[in-house]
Amino acid sequence: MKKALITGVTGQDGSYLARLLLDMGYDVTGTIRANSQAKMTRLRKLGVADAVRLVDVDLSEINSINRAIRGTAFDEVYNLAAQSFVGSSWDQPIYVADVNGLGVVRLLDALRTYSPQTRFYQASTSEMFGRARAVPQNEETPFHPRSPYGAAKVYGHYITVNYRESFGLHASSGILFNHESPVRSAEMVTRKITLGLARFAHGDHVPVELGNLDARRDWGFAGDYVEGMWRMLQQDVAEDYVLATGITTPIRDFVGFAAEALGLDLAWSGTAEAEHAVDRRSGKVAVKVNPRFYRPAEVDLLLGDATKARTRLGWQPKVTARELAEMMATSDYDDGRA
Ligand code: NAP
Ligand code: G4F
Repeated sequence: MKKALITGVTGQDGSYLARLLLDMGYDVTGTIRANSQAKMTRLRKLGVADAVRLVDVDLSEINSINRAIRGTAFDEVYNLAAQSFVGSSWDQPIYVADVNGLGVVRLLDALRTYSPQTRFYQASTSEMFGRARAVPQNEETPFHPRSPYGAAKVYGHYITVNYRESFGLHASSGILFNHESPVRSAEMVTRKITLGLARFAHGDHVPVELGNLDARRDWGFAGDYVEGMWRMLQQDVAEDYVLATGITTPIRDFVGFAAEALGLDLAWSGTAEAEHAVDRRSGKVAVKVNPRFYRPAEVDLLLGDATKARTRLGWQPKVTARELAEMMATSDYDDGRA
């Protein structure tokens, strides 16, 4: 039975990956921050809360990392823990650098010291492309991060490559484009939209307030992406891979997909900060722009090229952005009825 450690197991990806590995017969340990017991919701929703062994680890605290790594000979370690909300990274840039950047080297150095045979996955991100120098983006595209989050992740990415090249660790970095699910954090735009519109569809006519509707993202389903992470660690030679769908969608269109799934009929009007959408059936404003959600520096367009993952890992995303919006909106609507 293979043993895996997932940092950030209480998060969206951690929960889906835990379920995937348990289904494959792995013994799964997950890290949780002390006092985070309330955050077991996602593991419970995916039906695996009781099957995962939990250890207290904070990536900003070296001793907790060393204790977790020293105690067990893990076959695979997936580093999914991070402060993952880009929007708040301008408010706490030092902490984000510590957790998302230095946290990675703390973990890698513990592996180098105590368990060099363990295979390692680092959760890198398309946010590293930032003001993208090429469209679409692949493993060769230069990075130009646009947020403290992205800058910290670039360090995490390169230190993973460096420990592979310096110490021969089997360390892979997955450059993952946005992936969502019904257990996506409510701060992220997709879930904010589906939660807000589901409430609206239930008759709570409070408009969903959004920032930049013109930004475009390459959105896939988290369940597909965690399978890609696993495939990376099954390769004989560790390398880095992009996971993406190859289709980019404006935020405005994702709103439309979710609204349609909920039987809302939106009419858009106005421009820039005055842009809004009225639901024709109720006559109420369902969506409006609030500049409070604009970012100091925006990533306007992400579009991934996952040719390498497709050809080398046999990985394929199965869910489109429209299907994703339907899945999330329906789940939120059904939860709201309960
Ligand atoms: P998520 O839902 O926000 O989960 C993040 C996890 O990290 C949570 O379990 C959180 O624990 C934990 N965490 C936060 N700060 C920590 C710290 N100081 N020490 C230990 N654990 C800490 O994020 P996700 O969407 O699953 O993403 C997983 C990883 O992939 C992240 O590294 C993210 O940056 C990266 N990524 C995500 C996407 C995406 O579209 N989802 C794309 C590319 C890369 P608490 O519950 O205690 O807060
Ligand atoms: O949903 P978002 O917050 O995701 P973002 O910034 O792309 O980051 C996510 O994906 C990254 C991969 O590229 C991950 F690394 C990261 O951890 C996270 O999972 O925002 C998407 C877009 C942005 O352009 C933002 O400005 O939506 C725009 N947006 C417009 N209105 C909004 C809102 N974003 C949020 N969160 N809230 C809004 O009201």
